[in-house]
Amino acid sequence: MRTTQARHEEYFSFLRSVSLLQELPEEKLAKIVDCLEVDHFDKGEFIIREGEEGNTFFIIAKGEVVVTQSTEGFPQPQEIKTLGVGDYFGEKALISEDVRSANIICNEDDTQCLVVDRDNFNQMVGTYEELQAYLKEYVEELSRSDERRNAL
Ligand code: WNU
Repeated sequence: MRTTQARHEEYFSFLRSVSLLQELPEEKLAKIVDCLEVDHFDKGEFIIREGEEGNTFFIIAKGEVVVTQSTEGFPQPQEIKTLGVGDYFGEKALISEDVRSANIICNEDDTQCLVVDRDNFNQMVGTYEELQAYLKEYVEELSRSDERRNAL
């Protein structure tokens, strides 16, 4: 059986490899690991639905997801990009205090996401100005690309 300690070390070193979190102090990263939940998804499952309320941030630990969005002039949500291991999503609803702005659909069986709730996300980001500034800018850039794409 895998011990709690081993699990902790595994996620700690994985999170250290996520570029967004590279600069976080050790104790902060350790705290995030303590508060993590791991969610499993199969291909075709919606992890996030456009328009719904959301209170969670996700980091992909295994597998792949597709990002789609409702777009003017198209009957179906359009595919924007795919994300893989080490990529993250769901920050926009938390930062902009808005509903989910795109669909995140699992693209591979047994995809695993590390899930951070709003409180822990705020603790992680809020006390770290550079991270906050970086994400804020990124989220504004996402809004601009949504407009260019004529997202609904
Ligand atoms: C995009 N437009 C919008 C992605 C992930 C992380 C970063 C891009 Cl820092 P949410 C839906 C999520 C949203 C984003 C993600 O989808 N997303 C996008 C776009 O062009 N959302 N509106 N590209 S992947 C991605 C940058 O995380 O957060 O909570 O839920 O609105």
